[in-house]
Amino acid sequence: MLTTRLDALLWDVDGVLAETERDGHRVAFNQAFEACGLPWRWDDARYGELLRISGGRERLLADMATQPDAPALSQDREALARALHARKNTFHAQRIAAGAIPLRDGVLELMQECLARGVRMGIASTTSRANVDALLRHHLGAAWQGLFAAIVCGEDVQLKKPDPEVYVKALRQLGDGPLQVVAIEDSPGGVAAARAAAVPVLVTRSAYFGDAAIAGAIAIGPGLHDRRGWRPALARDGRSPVRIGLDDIEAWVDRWEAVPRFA
Ligand code: XBP
Repeated sequence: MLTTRLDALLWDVDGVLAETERDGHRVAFNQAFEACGLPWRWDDARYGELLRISGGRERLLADMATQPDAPALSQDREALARALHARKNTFHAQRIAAGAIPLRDGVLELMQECLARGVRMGIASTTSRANVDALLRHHLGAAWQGLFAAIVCGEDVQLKKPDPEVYVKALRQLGDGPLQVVAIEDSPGGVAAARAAAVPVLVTRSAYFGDAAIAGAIAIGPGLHDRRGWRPALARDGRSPVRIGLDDIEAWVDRWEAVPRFA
């Protein structure tokens, strides 16, 4: 019998709601380089490496440190990174508005289940607010913010993931009192951030973190649309025969809390 009842679900955005890194940000960064007359291009492998750095502007600065033709002075690099980042976000939003970035399968269904069951939802992302807005406005409508009890984005934090600040702030927005909250993440940094804020975390593997070593999740699997390939394996009697539902997540929390841990 299930003992856990979820009060809230906190969604990471990039990689969890949609494959925004592969289909959005990387492509848009390259469009920004081209638009600014720069010869730099990030292929999949390079972007995968750069994703270890949270934050698009921070990622640009890290890459510039390896580019012989980047500006020599740090203030010039900062200015160029700011300009490129703004253009990247514009291109990214255009791609979303053109329908180039679908939600991942199973996301909408789990959101609908949360709404139907009164499980509150939050956004815990260190991507820019404009990117979150562009994605959710396109898929959920202009009133999307009304569906979420907590929304914390990159501009709201001093330190990006893996720092826990984004989760600490999201929990604060959810309100006082002991709440049973679960986060959904796709990256080692995201999992570290949630765990450091004492939020149990479920991992849906994404394109760039498909093989990444990720420890400390209550469960890890291919995506919300698929009941196969999860660790721990799913019970056969889950209410939904095809996708991951709230009862599955609650069962994983039950199981996680029943296992003694020393780390
Ligand atoms: C994702 C990020 C972001 C995005 C790009 O963070 O690290 O930098 O890659 O967005 P999270 P910005 O996992 O917290 O969603 O260019 O706005 O930084």
